[in-house]
Amino acid sequence: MIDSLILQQGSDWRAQAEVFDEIFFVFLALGTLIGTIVVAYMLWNVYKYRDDGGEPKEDFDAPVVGELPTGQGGPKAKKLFLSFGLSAIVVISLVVYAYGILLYVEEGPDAGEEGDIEILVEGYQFGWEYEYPNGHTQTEELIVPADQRIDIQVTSRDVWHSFGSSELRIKSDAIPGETSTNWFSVSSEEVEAQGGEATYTVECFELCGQGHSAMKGQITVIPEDEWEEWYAGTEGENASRIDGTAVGGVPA
Ligand SMILES: [Cu+2]
Repeated sequence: MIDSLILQQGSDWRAQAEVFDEIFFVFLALGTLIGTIVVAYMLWNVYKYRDDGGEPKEDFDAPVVGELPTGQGGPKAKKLFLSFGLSAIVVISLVVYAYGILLYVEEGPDAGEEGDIEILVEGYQFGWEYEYPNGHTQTEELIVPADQRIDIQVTSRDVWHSFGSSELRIKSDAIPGETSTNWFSVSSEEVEAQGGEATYTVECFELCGQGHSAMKGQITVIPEDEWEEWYAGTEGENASRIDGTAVGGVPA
């Protein structure tokens, strides 16, 4: 696939947030450009063909309602084909581009040798519970390492919820008896930029009852070595980090 070649050069993964921001920018820029051209051309024609009170020229070929202006290969037909052709090129390019890039979002980057980390996310009225591969469970705060592909399997134990983080641009339905999958990845550069610990707010995006608006959580991303140390300590159901402090200020 073209998109995977472009997007996965080296080990530089692109976060979903980056991909969606790019799509947004491309569509906004193209929309603004084409919108400006179309409106300007329309205004110019409004001015050019305004009713100045004079008689129309003899060769004036007035358009007929319900008939395509064929013009027998004349200027009108050329304009028609040009505008159809250009529109088709723009629309088809956008479809191919957006579809390719969304395939990447769907499949996610290659987790490589280290593999990915699978987290089970279960929504309930009103909160989130996370289960790690070693069986350790935690509520409210999900602690994951940087530079790793994190796979989430989202479900619910009662009513419909939706697990998401606006900053990470991820959102997955949490439906009882069903599992939706998603992934995210935060680079160590980002974690460093946020002072050694990157935090992202988690919210419920499906109106699920009285406590819906308070159904918040947090994703905390810490450096890999730090995380491994913390994770090793969770074997005995110890949710706090090795140094005894809770991560991100949320009680463990
Ligand atoms: Cu909810």
